[in-house]
Amino acid sequence: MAAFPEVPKISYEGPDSRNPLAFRHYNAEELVEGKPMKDHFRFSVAFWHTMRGTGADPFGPGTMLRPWESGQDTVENAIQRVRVFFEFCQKLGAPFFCFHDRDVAPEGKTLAESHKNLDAVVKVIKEESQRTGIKLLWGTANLFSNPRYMHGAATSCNADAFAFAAAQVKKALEVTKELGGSGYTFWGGREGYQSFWNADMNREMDHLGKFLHMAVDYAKEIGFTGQFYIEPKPKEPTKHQYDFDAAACINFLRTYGLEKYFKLNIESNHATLAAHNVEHELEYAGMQGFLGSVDANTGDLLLGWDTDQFPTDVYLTTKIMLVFMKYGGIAPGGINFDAKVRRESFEPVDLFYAHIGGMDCFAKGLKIAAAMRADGELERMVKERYSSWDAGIGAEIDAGKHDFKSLEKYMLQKGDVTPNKSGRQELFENVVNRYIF
Ligand code: XUL
Ligand code: CO
Repeated sequence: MAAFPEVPKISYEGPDSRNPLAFRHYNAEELVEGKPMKDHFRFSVAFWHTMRGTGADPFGPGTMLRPWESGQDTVENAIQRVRVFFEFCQKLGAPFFCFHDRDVAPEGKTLAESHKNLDAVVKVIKEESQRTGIKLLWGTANLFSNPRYMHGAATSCNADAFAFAAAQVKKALEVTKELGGSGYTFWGGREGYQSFWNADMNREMDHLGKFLHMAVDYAKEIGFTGQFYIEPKPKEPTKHQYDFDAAACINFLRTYGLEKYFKLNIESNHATLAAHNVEHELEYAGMQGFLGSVDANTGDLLLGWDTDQFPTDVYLTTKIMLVFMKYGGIAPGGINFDAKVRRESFEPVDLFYAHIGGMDCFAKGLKIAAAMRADGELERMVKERYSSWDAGIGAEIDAGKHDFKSLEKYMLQKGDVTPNKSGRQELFENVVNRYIF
């Protein structure tokens, strides 16, 4: 049975198209700066939102109409779902996908049964992946939904939870390798604490460091060579989450000697929850050598939680693409749509509208970013802003020719700082808008 009989293969029709089931900007093979668009983005569909999102919220149950769901949490239904998923990705033209172990296969009554269920479904994922050429961007394990992880997984006060999580990640690494995954992500869902009174933060973080080393060791043992990622998020569901933002994650990785093995998977809506924005987080990761992958979505200015909406803001996608291009691209990472349709958008076709919109918005952002780079005006303006560092005292400081004593002497002679550069923020914004509209 075809799950989306009314949806054709989505194709590129150009900016004037009025067809809602076509791309206006995303043209997979079109070259931008000599590279096909598809390689700039490496778009991925998230199994958890696309196939398992029910539309439930804290005030009411699911709303989604999904004719392929039998209503039973069986391996048989899980396999059916996998087939639907690949039909979706193929029609959309997405080259990658991501999943958690528990999204794709039902959790059994025992660990052994869960492993068995996962193996049965992974066999079909592998078949479908080979049939369609759609590849695994990264795999991950769900270490936050089951009640056993109420205090966290690696950072739990209950050592059994650590052990169970280790067993789960071991298996998830094996299946990620089996599927040829390019990476493996850790999002520390409940790795944090709620109350200062009952938490031993230092001990918890030591355990997290130990856990990630075990993952690195096991990957080496089985020959998994994909990239490891940590996904920062400051809060939700935990109040104080250890992987708060890019800076906290990088500090953690260096403290525990993990910096060689990990990069960051930056998520836009997580960045805003940390009171940053995604371009800040990406640039921070990029300049420190930790730019890994992106979970693309957006929040809502008027709602303070992780709403995981599809990105439709071209300023946002332009900034993301500028950072990617600055650091030589996002591979082996990609752009994973960690985004869900709204509760009211309950029809299967809405999944297509959502992804098409996100992909087109990134494609437009890429074209704008490429035009900015070709023109070079913004870059020249930034360079000019720092020009006091290119000659005279600035160049001497950069060349290591000064210390506090010599600088005091310089200032005693000069008297005071000469204000020489306006920030020109408004002009910068106007120049940016020249490329946008
Ligand atoms: C949760 C989130 C996760 C991770 C994978 O906010 O972003 O879906 O991306 O566990
Ligand atoms: Co995410």
